[in-house]
Amino acid sequence: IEIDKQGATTVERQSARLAPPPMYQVILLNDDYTPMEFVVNVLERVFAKTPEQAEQLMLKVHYEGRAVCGVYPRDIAATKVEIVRQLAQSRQHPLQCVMEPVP
Ligand code: NFA
Repeated sequence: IEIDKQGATTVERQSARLAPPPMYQVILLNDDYTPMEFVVNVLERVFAKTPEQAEQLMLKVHYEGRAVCGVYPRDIAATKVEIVRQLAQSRQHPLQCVMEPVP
């Protein structure tokens, strides 16, 4: 609803569909110290991977340096990054997690 300077009101229907939200990739980075089992656990708990998916994705990060763990709207991606950082910090692991806009 808009009200102009003369006090007239205009009511416009919202378009039927909203544009999809911008999406962000959440990416895990390899390091030499974080235990493989810890990374698998994070992938299961934070990214809802099965044990098999988590193992494969952990190995992809290990051998390729990084891998996309999931794609989410901004706030959800940011929350997952924060949770991974807190889990890693709480165990003193250097595991790095970042988010990047989907190209
Ligand atoms: N490279 C780590 C190791 O050999 C395992 C790891 C995998 C760490 C994925 C971070 C991310 N213990």
